[in-house]
Amino acid sequence: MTSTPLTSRPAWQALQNHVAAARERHLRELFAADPRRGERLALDVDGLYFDYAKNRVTDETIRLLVQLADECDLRGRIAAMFGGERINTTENRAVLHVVLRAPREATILVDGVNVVPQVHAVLDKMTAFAERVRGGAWKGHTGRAIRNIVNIGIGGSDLGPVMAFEALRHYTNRSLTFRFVSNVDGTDFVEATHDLAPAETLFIVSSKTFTTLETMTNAHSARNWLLRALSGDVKAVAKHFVAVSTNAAKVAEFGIDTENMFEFWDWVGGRYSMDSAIGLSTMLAIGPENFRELLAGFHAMDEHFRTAPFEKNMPALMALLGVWNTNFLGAETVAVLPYDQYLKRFPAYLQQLTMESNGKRVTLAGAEVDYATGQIYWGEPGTNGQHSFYQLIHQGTRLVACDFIAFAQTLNPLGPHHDLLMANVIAQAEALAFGKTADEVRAEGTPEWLVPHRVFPGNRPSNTILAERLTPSVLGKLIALYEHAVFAQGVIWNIDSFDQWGVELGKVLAQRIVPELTAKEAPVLGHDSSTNRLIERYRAAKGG
Ligand code: G6Q
Repeated sequence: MTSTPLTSRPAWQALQNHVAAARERHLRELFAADPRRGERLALDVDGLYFDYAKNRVTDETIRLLVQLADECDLRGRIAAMFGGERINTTENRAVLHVVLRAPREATILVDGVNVVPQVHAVLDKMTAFAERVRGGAWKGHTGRAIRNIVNIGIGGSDLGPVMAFEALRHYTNRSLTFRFVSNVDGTDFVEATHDLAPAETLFIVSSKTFTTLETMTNAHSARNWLLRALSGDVKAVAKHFVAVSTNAAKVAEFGIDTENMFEFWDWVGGRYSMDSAIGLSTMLAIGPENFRELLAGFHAMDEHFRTAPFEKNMPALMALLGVWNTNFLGAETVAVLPYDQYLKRFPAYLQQLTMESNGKRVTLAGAEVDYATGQIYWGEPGTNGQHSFYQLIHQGTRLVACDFIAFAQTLNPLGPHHDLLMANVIAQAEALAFGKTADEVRAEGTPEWLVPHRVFPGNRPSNTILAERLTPSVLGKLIALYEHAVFAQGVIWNIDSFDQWGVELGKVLAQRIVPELTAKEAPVLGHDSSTNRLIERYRAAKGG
């Protein structure tokens, strides 16, 4: 595949010429020059409001960024994704998470087969199962109803379910207890289950491959934990374990009845799978109807992304602003700052979605890139972050782009809390953009020696995403917004956003080291001197 290198594209070069002037202009000037900027540089998609006016862009910047998207054939790449082409070239796979939320009557072909009916068959099976568990009809081995649900999975089979459970906790069935076990550190399993009654506990083993070390280790520990309590009767496994996987053979080998397996497909990437059967825990928690509302939200954003012109396309614009901030203004990180306690795991979820997707250093054709890719995503809910790391964002030497996320209506009205929360998110974006000049600081009577310490340079870019209320549908739109922004950035950077070869090496090396830690006799070690010493020290200190 030959294509013009990104940095040789006319729009890229024009942006490079354009950035010098842009660097000189402060957001204060941009707002002063255009009193309607805040109204103009904003979009509303189905109630999700995206204010990007506090980015260091002019109309010309946006025009050039859109031109860049056109030159990189973003339109064609979107069509290729939605059309089921194998755009994940290094794994030779289609990338079709959009099918997971397509309406029943849609047609989307993979290798000539319409896959929408398969998706809806699994959704129907999940619905029937969720209704039985939620209604108490599904009984455990001793005849007691299920009261506890433990999802065992890691990475894409964990972060989405955990995030969605927390985000939609308001809508959950409070008579069920949900836990999530991911880490191979036994503490995770032990703490998640220590207060649960095995006879009332259902495990969902969520693993696309059903071979992942952490998940299978936890699943076996769960099996032992259950059987120890239920007098070792292996028939109990069928009542207390279900699986979400693409690998029926491995599921059966574990002892789970494949009748109780919920399927998904290799065209769903792990980090794009929370709305597949991997979302079974989510459906059990919020109920099938809310789950379908979540899917409808995803779908609304999918359709917007697929059809809207780029200058009015929320995921495309978000992606292009990210490219501008990273490649032209030098912002290496994005702080995701949800002003909603329910979204406390959203930054962790986005870390995987964004960094596992776009943390790549070679192009689709395998050539090393000569530009930055993959922004670093991190964050915490506001207002908590304000009392910790915001200092660096306001007054440090680095440029940090921020995504503020807020909701006009709280799900938990409590006196003055929500107005205070909202005042803070609006104020933070304002403070970051406009700052406070030395003259303003002096005018407050600040002694001269203290003035530099109290100056806020401002000119810090941010997006603000505002929705009326955190509903399942709004969450779906929000996640799809980031999913598509990640893809659009990957298209600009000409990388494969859907593989993850970078997680392989550590896994392989760990497998090699396991026997060196467990062998009775001291093994002959052939690593470097640091690794050898760490292994020896561990063996000497581990006891038992
Ligand atoms: C996600 C990654 C990765 C994956 C986990 C779990 O895109 O591929 O995070 O989800 O390694 O894999 P399994 O679901 O196969 O256990």
